[in-house]
Amino acid sequence: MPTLLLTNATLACLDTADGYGLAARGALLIEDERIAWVGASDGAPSADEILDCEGRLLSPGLIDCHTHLVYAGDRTREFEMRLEGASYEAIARAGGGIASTVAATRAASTDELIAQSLPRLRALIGEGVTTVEIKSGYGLDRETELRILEVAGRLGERAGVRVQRTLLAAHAVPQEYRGHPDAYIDWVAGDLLPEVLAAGLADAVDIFIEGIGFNTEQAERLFNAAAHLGVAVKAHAEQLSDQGGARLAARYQALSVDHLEYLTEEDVATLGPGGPVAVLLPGAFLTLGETRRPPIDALRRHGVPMAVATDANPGSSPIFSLLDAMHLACALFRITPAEALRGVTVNAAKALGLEQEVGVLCAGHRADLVLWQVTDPAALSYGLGMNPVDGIVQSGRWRQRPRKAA
Ligand code: DI6
Ligand code: FE
Repeated sequence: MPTLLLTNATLACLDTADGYGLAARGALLIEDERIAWVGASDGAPSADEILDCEGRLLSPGLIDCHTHLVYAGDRTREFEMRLEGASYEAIARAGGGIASTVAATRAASTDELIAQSLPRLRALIGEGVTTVEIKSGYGLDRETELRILEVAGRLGERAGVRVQRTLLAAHAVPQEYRGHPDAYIDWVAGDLLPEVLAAGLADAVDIFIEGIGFNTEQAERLFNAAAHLGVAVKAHAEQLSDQGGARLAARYQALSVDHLEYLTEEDVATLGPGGPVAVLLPGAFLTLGETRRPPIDALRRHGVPMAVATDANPGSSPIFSLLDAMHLACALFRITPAEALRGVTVNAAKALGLEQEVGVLCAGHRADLVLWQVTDPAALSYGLGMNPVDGIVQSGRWRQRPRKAA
């Protein structure tokens, strides 16, 4: 592979303890899928191809560390019902919500599932996303959960993007197990999870800890099985109520705890700087009309790394733009644009256990990069519906060449 040198860029390296890790007139050399060197443009090594970035911003490829984008059907009617007064929980309890997407997903063929999901992935990719996490959780039976994870892998190959897969069979109790959530969790922990891991179909396991989901005792059984099998855990925690899910997940060294609107100050202390990443999902907050915000100040005070993700799903977060999620996290949760960019790069990488591979601009990491039309990194969070992507490099190759490329 020919070497590629990008010169005269405003580098947002994200390799510092906070802020952007900015460097003006920076340069970066790509060799064989990886970043080989980062430094000043003056004195940069030579390369087969050289691109003058003319001062524009160069950042790591963005990482969406929490999506549920493989599913069939949509939930437009439910959106309408909520606006007519029904609550998300009431719809779920009446057999709508997640259960309706499960029915549509089970009924869809693999080709239909790919055809419906690929545009969602492409929407993310068009904004400079180079790594995407995709959860299962709309199958809730053996065949469909495996199929969703297989489809997620195939989508990544089709679109040429890095996909991390998470088993979220513990998303809801399927109708076959209605009234028997413990038996369902035992099946997920004892049968499905080992099979999924043996087939190499998942990198982590997740659970929805909530009044309408699973309790902490059930989560603990799943986490024990995961520990035994050596797979990392994640948790949807404290989204609609305080169940102590984040605290429990921290005890099991979870990669991330996600949502957190109802996280207490006391429980923030159990996370700490070296524990799980706090993943903020402002799309769900917006769609569900929530008013209680995650405890951002406490998370800052305790040095908990924060990520931002779309939570792309048909019910609570029909949002397929990570740049919009950054804006919403700033506007609704009052995080700074620097925190938002860290949240979709360095901290999102941590939330996936990929911090040695992606998320910062430094020698040795994968060459997943975005060249933007702007120079100020805050511009990435500034608007809704704005996409300032210019060029995209995935694993050392141009996915999208900059418009003014030499
Ligand atoms: N929390 C959420 O916000 C989504 N899943 C979850 O565990 C909702 C998924 C859906 O409504 O389809
Ligand atoms: Fe989610």
